[in-house]
Amino acid sequence: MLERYLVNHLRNSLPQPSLVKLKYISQKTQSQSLTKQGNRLPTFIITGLSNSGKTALFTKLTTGKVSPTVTSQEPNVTTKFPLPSTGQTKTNFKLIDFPGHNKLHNLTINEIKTSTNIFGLIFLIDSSIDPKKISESAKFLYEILSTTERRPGGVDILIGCNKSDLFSARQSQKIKELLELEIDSYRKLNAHNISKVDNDEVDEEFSDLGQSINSNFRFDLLEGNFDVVSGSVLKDKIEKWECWIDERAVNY
Ligand SMILES: Nc1nc2c(ncn2[C@@H]2O[C@H](COP(=O)(O)OP(=O)(O)OP(=O)(O)O)[C@@H](O)[C@H]2O)c(=O)[nH]1
Ligand SMILES: [Mg+2]
Repeated sequence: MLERYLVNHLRNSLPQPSLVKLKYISQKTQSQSLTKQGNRLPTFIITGLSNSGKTALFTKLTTGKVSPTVTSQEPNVTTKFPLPSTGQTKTNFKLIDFPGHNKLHNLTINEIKTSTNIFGLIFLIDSSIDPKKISESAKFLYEILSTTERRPGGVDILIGCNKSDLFSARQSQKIKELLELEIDSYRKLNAHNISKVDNDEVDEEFSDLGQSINSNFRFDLLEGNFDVVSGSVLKDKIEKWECWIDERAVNY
């Protein structure tokens, strides 16, 4: 009610071009309310950069079909999520597909902070993208890990290297190595910035993501389980991702 009142009030008092912004504020408010009360349901999160195929995967998992998508401006959420192995809908599970636009990354981070029962996070990457752009994915992943690794036991993460059907797609192992290198450079930059604020040398003992800053970052040493697996939503090659979901859901 209050939101509608504010939107109407602002609409009347602002010049027309501001309406675009208003739509954004309204969507933002809706998305924030997704996490406001905290989410206790067993939850699977799908996130990653724009165009990595998240909504395509969400649609495939929820309807069994691959349908045309448009770029998302707000999360897609369902609590009627058929588990891949049984095909049975368990209404006590939640599946969320987050928009990948840079300005909306905070929605993923807020969800991680406020959900108490995350069963797994699928971080999709378009494996055909330019290696330079892997840096952008690594930056977002670093932000996510900085939140998940604060939780006891971390959060289980699957890097889904999507679009493996494309001839320019890179092997999952190569993508893993590139991500490790990039995350390591973000960790070092972070340590350097902190030492600059403190007017100090980078501390020998300084650790970030639970790993010493003086050794190279490794996914294998994270608190949560970590997997990197190739697949293709378009070609219906997602069975390994489905198994990953099932493994985590089966005993619930
Ligand atoms: N070749 C190929 N294209 C795919 C695959 N999966 C998705 N796509 C295409 O990639 C494009 C982007 O897919 P979306 O699911 O909308 O991407 P998204 O990650 O949700 O993007 P945002 O909503 O902007 O964050 C669409 O044109 C899909 O058809 C795949 O496995 N192979
Ligand atoms: Mg989308």
